[in-house]
Amino acid sequence: MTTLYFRNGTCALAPHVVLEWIGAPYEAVPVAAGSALLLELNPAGAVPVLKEDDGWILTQGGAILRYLAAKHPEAGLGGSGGLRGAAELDRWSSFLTGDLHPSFFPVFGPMRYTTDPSDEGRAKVVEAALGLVRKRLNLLEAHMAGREWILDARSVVDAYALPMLRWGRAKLPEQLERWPALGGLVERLEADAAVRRVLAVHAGSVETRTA
Ligand SMILES: N[C@@H](CCC(=O)N[C@@H](CS)C(=O)NCC(=O)O)C(=O)O
Repeated sequence: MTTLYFRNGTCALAPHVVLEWIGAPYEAVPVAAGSALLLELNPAGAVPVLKEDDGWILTQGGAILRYLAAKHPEAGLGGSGGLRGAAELDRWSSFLTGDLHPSFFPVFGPMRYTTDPSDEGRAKVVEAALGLVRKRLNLLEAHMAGREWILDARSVVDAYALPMLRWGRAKLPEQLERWPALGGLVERLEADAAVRRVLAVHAGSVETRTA
């Protein structure tokens, strides 16, 4: 069976939602940050990690999402296909994995981005990072004008945007008020029964720190 290793509050929410949308059997296993298990699965120490029952391991959220979409074409989560359809999926997956997601890294771990150990120094890093988050949300907001989903129909990239929009809502003082299309997207996703099931599993997950 496919196994997804996840941590509450992380981008692993996205493949977990996609597995629920697909509806094929899978297992979701909470894994603690820094644990021996996580480092064995992924030497980068990051989630998400996907493992197939023959032992094959796939890391990198964007790759996992596109693998799942291609493995389950019947779920219709891989965009409209064809040369340009595939490129659009690639474009927005790349934007999320390479632009929007990294803009949050200093928000969650400012100490990694400054040698200044003071609270003030770290607060400045967070402030600068939130400025970049806003710029990248502006780009996605502009794209979403008049659209229900990021591509022409619901797809893996909507699931991918979900954790990042939730981070933005939680970390920005103005929440998502300045980005009504993105606020609408996150509301649509959070109203989905599969998303609610996954959020409940994440909220109740217990991780055992093994190292
Ligand atoms: N490029 C990786 C980044 C994954 C990543 O940064 N995951 C975060 C959670 S959202 C994590 O586990 N970070 C742990 C760490 O950096 O120590 C991906 O897209 O999968």
